[in-house]
Amino acid sequence: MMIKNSEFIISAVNPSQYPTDNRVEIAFVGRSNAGKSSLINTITNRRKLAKTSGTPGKTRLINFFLINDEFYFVDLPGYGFAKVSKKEQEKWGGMMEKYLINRPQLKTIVLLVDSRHKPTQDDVHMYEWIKHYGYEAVIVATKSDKIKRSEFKKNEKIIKETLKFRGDDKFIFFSSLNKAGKEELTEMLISDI
Ligand SMILES: Nc1nc2c(ncn2[C@@H]2O[C@H](COP(=O)(O)OP(=O)(O)O)[C@@H](O)[C@H]2O)c(=O)[nH]1
Ligand SMILES: [Mg+2]
Repeated sequence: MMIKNSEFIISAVNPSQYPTDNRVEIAFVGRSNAGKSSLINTITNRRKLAKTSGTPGKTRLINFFLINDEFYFVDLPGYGFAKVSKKEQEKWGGMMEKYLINRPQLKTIVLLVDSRHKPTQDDVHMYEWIKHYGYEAVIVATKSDKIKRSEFKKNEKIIKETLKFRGDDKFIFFSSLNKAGKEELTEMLISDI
């Protein structure tokens, strides 16, 4: 299966702005700078659908993209940017909670972590949250072009152990730079919509 077309629909602050057509949603979340915008652009074959930015922490809204006129990709605001104030963090939490708490059409949450590093406490909490709300997760270890072949196994083990990865979720390495994992991830996400 392929992503044939993708269209930006809305940047939502409040639930009243979320799409109301009940199409299936696949959401993406991760630390600022984890490579979320790049990943969304890569798998949709678009250069600037999701903005990639040198200033992490800028995307603070929930962005909905309609894919193949059939389902939504939901770009959730990133977390873990050091310069963000306590008040901003609370705003982020409130926005996430409102979305996650009651979204039956949300089928999968894709959690991006940097393949080079041990997941942060924020990553661990995010994964716990995803499971707490009962969603399926796909863990994507990004920027895999930055690690050596010999490191893949070891890094996968560290990521899974740190997150307390559950065997019924999925894990994949991905690179927006060399497109590694692109077909497999696309298949994972949209094969049984
Ligand atoms: N080497 C490498 N760099 C990447 C990759 N994906 C993203 N980046 C870089 O990482 C930075 C953050 O990417 P971005 O997609 O904006 O991350 P976001 O904040 O999670 O949306 C940018 O400088 C990207 O060019 C990748 O697969 N490989
Ligand atoms: Mg981004």
